[in-house]
Amino acid sequence: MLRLAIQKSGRLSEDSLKLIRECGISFITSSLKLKTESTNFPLEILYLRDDDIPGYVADGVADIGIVGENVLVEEGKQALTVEKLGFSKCRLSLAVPKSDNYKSIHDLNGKNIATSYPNLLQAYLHEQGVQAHIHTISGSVEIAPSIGLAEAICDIVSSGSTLISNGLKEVERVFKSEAVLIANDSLDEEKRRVLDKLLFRIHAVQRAQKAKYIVLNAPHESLQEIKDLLPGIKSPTILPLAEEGWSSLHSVVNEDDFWEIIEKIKDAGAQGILVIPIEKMIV
Ligand code: PRT
Ligand code: ZN
Repeated sequence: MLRLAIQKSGRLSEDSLKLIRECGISFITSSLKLKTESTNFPLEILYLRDDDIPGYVADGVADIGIVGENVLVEEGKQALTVEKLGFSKCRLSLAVPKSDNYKSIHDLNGKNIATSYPNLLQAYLHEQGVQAHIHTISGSVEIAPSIGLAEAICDIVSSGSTLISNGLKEVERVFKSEAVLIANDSLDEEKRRVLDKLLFRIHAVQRAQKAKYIVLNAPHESLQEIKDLLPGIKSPTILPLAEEGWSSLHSVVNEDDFWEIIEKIKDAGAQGILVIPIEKMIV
């Protein structure tokens, strides 16, 4: 049985649960529960505050966990990063009042900076050769300049709208973060085997998220050109249509170059292009 720690309620919770469910792992959730056991996979889920997850994993109370890299590095606990999960992407940034005539990081020498991430900020300032006074506060960091607590803040930014609505501007990016799967560094063989099974499923889900299945019809004279544009897993599948001189092509296209490929195959004569999401992809 492997124990997974996820955030009980917050920005990581929904996507963490979604990933586990997409891996075909079933469990019953209740907002009151602190732990639950899967009904079809040797996994137990603990619901915790995100700040506690690195420590629980490092101590072996949980075997694995899902947490933001910002919290993992800030907490400085001994845990292995097993996989980047691609959700809850954000950055830890320095921001100052919009009216500030900020020129460089050295403007922060001797200034007061409010943050909930003192360790990450200290490491960054040290690297930049800047000495500032760090005020650690646990929330509402963005109001610190307007109440006179600090001249700058260092906080998580995603869309940037919180900074704007508080009259602040982002001036330096301190740390880039996304959700990661972490593991205790001394799992026994049995737990390692379950983790490998889980990772196999996570990879299939991640690969599928990046890919689209496409089906199209093409006249025979365009077939070669279209075939060369389509990668497929090995190569595209080509099936003859009932109508003479036409074939149907099936292929898998990566999300990153999806539109470019669609435009090219359309120009090459493809018709009736269907794009279908892929649920799992095992190669
Ligand atoms: O209760 P618990 O301790 O478990 O949760 P929490 O309140 O400490 O964390 P939570 O749920 O807010 O965030 C969990 C994790 O989500 C963070 O550690 C980050 O890794 C990640 N994440 C992604 C974010 C954001 N995006 C985010 N936008 N965490 C916080 N924010 C906040 C930020 O602090 C600021 O107040 O959102 C505001 C900025 O958002 P924008 O879109 O206006 O820029
Ligand atoms: Zn937290």
